Amino acid sequence: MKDKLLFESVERELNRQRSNIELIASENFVSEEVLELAGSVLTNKYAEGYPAKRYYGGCQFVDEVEELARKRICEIYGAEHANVQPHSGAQANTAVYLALLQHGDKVLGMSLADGGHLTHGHPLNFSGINYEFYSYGVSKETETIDYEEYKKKVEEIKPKLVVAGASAYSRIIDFEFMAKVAHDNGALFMVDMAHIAGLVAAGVHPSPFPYADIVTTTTHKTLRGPRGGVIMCKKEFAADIDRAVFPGMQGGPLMHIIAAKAQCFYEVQQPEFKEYAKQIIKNAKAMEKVFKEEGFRLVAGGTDNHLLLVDVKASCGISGKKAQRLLDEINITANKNAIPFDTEKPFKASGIRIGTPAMTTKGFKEEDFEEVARIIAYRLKNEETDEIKEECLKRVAKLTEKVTMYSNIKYI
Ligand code: DSN
Repeated sequence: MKDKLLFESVERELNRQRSNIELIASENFVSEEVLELAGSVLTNKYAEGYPAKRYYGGCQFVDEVEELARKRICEIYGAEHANVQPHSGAQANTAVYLALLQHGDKVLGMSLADGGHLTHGHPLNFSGINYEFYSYGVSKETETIDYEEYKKKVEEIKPKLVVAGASAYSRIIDFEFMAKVAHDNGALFMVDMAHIAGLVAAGVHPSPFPYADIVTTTTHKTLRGPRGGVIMCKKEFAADIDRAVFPGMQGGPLMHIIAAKAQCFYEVQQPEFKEYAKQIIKNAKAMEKVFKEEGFRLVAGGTDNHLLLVDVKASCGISGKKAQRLLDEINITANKNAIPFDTEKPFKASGIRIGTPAMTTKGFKEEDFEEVARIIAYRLKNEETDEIKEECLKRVAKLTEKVTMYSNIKYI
């Protein structure tokens, strides 16, 4: 028997996903096959352990599923070993630290304020609490990673581990240089490529794989799979990584999600995925062009990947928080985001982060994203009036009315 109250909430969220322009850079829309597997009977199965080494009976079929997921992701990236069990990116990173570090070891990661991630050493996160984290960041002039400062820090601090990767960084990361500096100074080099994993898989962003000892990712961003994490590593770290995930940090893996991950990796291996990833970048460049025409200041001067950081404080004299609300009201979803050297608190922030992966999945091309950028500029640069709001809502509806994704799904 359905809980009507609950199913109605889910139906409302489905309608929001259908009708809104989704610009959160870390979100995407999975295929109906991924959805089906994420809601499959595999949710019923306990499978602590790994294929052929489980602590429960009846695992022969979930073993097949996990083997497919591991094999496919290794093929995609040319990885030597993969663990597909982490429930999230944060848990993937936790497991890596558990495998490689002792409590109090020195680690160098990108500062959250400059575009890094909480698990790369924020003082309130387990990473910053359990390990002695230091941070590198971007230069004030270019707002791109200050590689010279990074090198100096690695040489001075001599960390045991260097963490590369970011959540709000719009330029290509020089993994080769960062790995060389880390290795020359006796550090292990880990890349958290969660945001760009799909771009790397399609060959439209340089791969960390020839250089990194360990690579973590989520599966739900540019990879367009279910919410979850993965760790890939060189063979020499495989046993330690597997032990850190189970029994170190997790119990039973989510086998329904691992099946959905395997389907996602199958989709990534199809030729269309490369076109999708190329289109993500073309679409981000189309937005960059319009924002520049509209006189907006873009952090780091623009984008090479799937996201843009717009300095709305400098461009329109409003906070990221207000910009997020103004966009929410016209059915455009983005998130406020701190920009480098931000003078506002993170909850207010001076920027908004805008990503193209989700609407590219829905079929938007350059001309659609140009119109989205024009609507955003029109809403944020003008007074907050009902007339402008109504006009923007009409323009958004015109863009989304042609989208057919999820039109066969219903919850009530
Ligand atoms: N919270 C994610 C993001 O929005 O980028 C990173 O894990």
